[in-house]
Amino acid sequence: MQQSNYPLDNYELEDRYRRESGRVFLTGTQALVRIPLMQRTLDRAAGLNTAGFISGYRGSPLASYDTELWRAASFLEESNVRFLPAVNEELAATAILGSQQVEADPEKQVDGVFGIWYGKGPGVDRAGDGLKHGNAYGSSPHGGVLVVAGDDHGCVSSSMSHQSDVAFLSWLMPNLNPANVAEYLQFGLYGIALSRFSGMWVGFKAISETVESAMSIELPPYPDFIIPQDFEAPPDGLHIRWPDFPGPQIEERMEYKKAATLAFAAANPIDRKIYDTPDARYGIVTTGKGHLDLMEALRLLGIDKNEARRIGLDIYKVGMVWPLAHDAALDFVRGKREVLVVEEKRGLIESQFKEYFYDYPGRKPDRMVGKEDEDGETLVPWIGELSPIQLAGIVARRLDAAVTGLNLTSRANSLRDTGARIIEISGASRTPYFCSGCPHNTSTRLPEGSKALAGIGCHFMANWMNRDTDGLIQMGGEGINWVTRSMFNGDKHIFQNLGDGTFYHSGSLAIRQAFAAKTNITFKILFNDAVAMTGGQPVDGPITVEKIAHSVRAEGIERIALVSDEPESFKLSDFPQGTTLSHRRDLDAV
Ligand SMILES: Cc1ncc(C[n+]2csc(CCOP(=O)(O)OP(=O)(O)O)c2C)c(N)n1
Ligand code: SF4
Repeated sequence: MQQSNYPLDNYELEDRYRRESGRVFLTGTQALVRIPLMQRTLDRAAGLNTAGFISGYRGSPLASYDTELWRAASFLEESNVRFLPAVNEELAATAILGSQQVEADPEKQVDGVFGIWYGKGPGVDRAGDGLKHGNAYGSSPHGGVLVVAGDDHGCVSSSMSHQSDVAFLSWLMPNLNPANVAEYLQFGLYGIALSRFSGMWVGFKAISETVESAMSIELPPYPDFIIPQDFEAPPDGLHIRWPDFPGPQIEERMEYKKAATLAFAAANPIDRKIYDTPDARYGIVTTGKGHLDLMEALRLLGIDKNEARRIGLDIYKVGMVWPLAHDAALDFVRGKREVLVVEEKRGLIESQFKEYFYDYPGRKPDRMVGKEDEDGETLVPWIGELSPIQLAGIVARRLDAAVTGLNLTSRANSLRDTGARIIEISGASRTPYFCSGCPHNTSTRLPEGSKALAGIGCHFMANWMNRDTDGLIQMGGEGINWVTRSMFNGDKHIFQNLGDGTFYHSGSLAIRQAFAAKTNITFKILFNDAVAMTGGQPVDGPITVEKIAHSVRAEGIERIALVSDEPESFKLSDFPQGTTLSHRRDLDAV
């Protein structure tokens, strides 16, 4: 056997958080844990006594961030990073806002607190008001906020596909889009530095394909960000303050904060040319995962750096999607015969370019295509996800039309012909079902002739089990569509399934609404003592069957029936008066 010239690295799993240099192996989720540890190291080196604060709510692709934070608890403690798994995403956003108020607190015990909010795409929407207020009020100079959005572009484990960029833009929140796990570390520290400088909260996209992937990374040296010298802040600064009552000063400050963001990006470029081809006549602009898809498409077409330079092709990878750093971006496109913009989902970069072309008319390429081609036909679709094979076809056609003698289209077609196929063997596919012993299996059964609405959680699978159960609604909306439907269907009765995790997150409000509207509905609160669908985490506060019963009674609910496999483990005296207790086998009778 041949002896390796390289000694084996004496690597322990905890080195992923312990090492300051050298190589580490990280998942995207672990990189999100490493960011606050690295930020604290940076601050310590700068003589700052900061702390970190993380809050949010689980949901794929960020389903296991909380679990990983709990695992890394000793590292977080050493770095003075506190973690509050919140009751829901909206309340988490306001908790993060509090972290930015610490710096101005006369009783503060630290110089500032950097905050990380996290949530699945629907959680971004749900937290919209909190995040918008937070961004408008701003960050503190030695704090800073990253808003980590778990975006499921392909709708692989969500009720709907999601692209948080559009929400970020509506709140004027800058938006970073890392393409791989290594970039998480770089972009994470960048985002906090940008937030401190500009007073903005900074969006950070964590899409399924990157946050759920893993990578061996050579740790880069800690960054040294440049403070822009050409930006002048207003006399009262850009950061959070009080009083800050409603008025135009908040919008005026947003203008300055946007200018500060662009100044920071100009001084610390996060967008870059990939090949730096001199006098390139063809340009492709990419970001995030779309960039990786494009690079793979080029590989499939046999285009490497040398070939790209030979045919006059260059690529511009955008790190900050909004606001687009205009000088560098316009320098890239100027003089090109054509520029193709490749963005997965909706095209925010392309529309910013097109706005800039009106403001800077001398810096246009001859043509820019992206979501549509020059004839208004769909080119890079916004529906679904992009794939390298699909992009290979698009790039081949565009390059063949722009550069003579390439004949890439036939190569792209042959790729399509030999592309991976899904093998379908009859009987080999299986519809998901409850685990054996799952309490939902019996709890979601219905008396003959009854109907139920499904809710969010594992018990949603009742939809596929011929149980007269259907529907899907956003987390916390359970039963409220029936409030209205029943107004127009003769006040028919329905059962509504509601998991205990969802009850604690927001579902208790749905019960309040249904009661207030006097709706003919029975909520089945399915207590399995876990937020099962996201990994079996505990619910984020004290919750017991007794507490749920008392809380719904306090809302005014008269009829409370407790059904359990182990009725002997409950005492009716611990429940509101009139509660009945039955064995689960008698569910129908109840
Ligand atoms: C606003 C929002 N946040 C997070 C999620 C992710 N999510 C889907 S199901 C679920 C957990 C449901 O737990 P529970 O209600 O206890 O039902 P179980 O899975 O235990 O049956 C979560 C957090 C979501 N869909 N929407
Ligand atoms: S994970 Fe838990 S709640 Fe989900 S199906 Fe399995 S046993 Fe049931």
